[in-house]
Amino acid sequence: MQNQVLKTSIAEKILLIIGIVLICVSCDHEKITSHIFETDPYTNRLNWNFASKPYNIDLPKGNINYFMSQDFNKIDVYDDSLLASNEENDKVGLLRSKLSPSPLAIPGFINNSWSGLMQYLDESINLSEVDYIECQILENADVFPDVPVTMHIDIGCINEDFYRPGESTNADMEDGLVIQDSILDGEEDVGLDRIENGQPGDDPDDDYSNDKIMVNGFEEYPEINGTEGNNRLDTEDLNYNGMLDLNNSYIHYSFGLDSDEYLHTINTKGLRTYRIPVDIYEIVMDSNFNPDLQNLEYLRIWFEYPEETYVILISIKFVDLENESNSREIIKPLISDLE
Ligand SMILES: [Ca+2]
Ligand SMILES: [Ca+2]
Ligand SMILES: [Ca+2]
Ligand SMILES: [Ca+2]
Repeated sequence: MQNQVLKTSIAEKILLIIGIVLICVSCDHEKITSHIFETDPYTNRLNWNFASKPYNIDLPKGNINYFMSQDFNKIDVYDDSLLASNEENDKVGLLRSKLSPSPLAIPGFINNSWSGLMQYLDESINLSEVDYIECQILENADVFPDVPVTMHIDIGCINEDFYRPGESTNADMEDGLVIQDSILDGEEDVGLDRIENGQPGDDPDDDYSNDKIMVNGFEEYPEINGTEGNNRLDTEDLNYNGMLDLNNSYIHYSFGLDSDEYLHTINTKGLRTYRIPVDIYEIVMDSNFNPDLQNLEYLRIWFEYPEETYVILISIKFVDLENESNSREIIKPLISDLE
């Protein structure tokens, strides 16, 4: 009987020790995750907004969920021969987008949807200083179905009306619900719908959360693009001029992500580098104002696709060959050696 008690107490102690070890390991993991997330303000996701509708297209609008993915290492992206053994497991923060088709798209027919991202460039692009646009995409076909995606790049004057387009000629914005002072006041963080969660008319899709889910072994952040509760003062007025700019006057590039046109290199990990000659653009405009090629202020990247897929943007760079200091890297991977 005493032996039995002794055995039980030893077993309990062992279980307790295992428990403590497990808690320590999981705490350590939490610490790693949150530590990596502290770098989030430097990532590129925060510079982007949902795209406004490209001018003169007739495609149904799909959905885009974009986030900085933290679960790729250098070895998943770059050729082994370019990596020292001590950097293979360095984290690479990537701008990864999940593209979902419009509910109006008809499965089984070729009926593409569109969705995308845009931003106002604090420093505009002068096309005379660009020789080509270099774009790197990590093809993830081992994990996700290979879907024919066309990528479009628009640069110039771009309509800012991305949230509930056409409903108002004023910018949708959170500022002004308390005081219009460009500061996030107590109750202003309710989303671009200006209606608090739970109140009648609240946009059910505007809630922010950085909760992570795992899909096929990869992390996703389905609510990270929400504007309600994200602790930021959101607005459609991307250039902060106090107006909802509605003009379209921009240059447009497009290319197939599975096409060889403009494909410069492809490495052993599926990293595809495209070089798009700068002068192949088309001009898109809804008035008589030509785009000012020396002063292109907005950048919109949008995709055309027939079914759910993912795009991993590694980099977009406007390259000036004569003067490298003029080159502009809008998207670039974030390297961290945090283990
Ligand atoms: Ca709007
Ligand atoms: Ca809301
Ligand atoms: Ca907000
Ligand atoms: Ca504006």
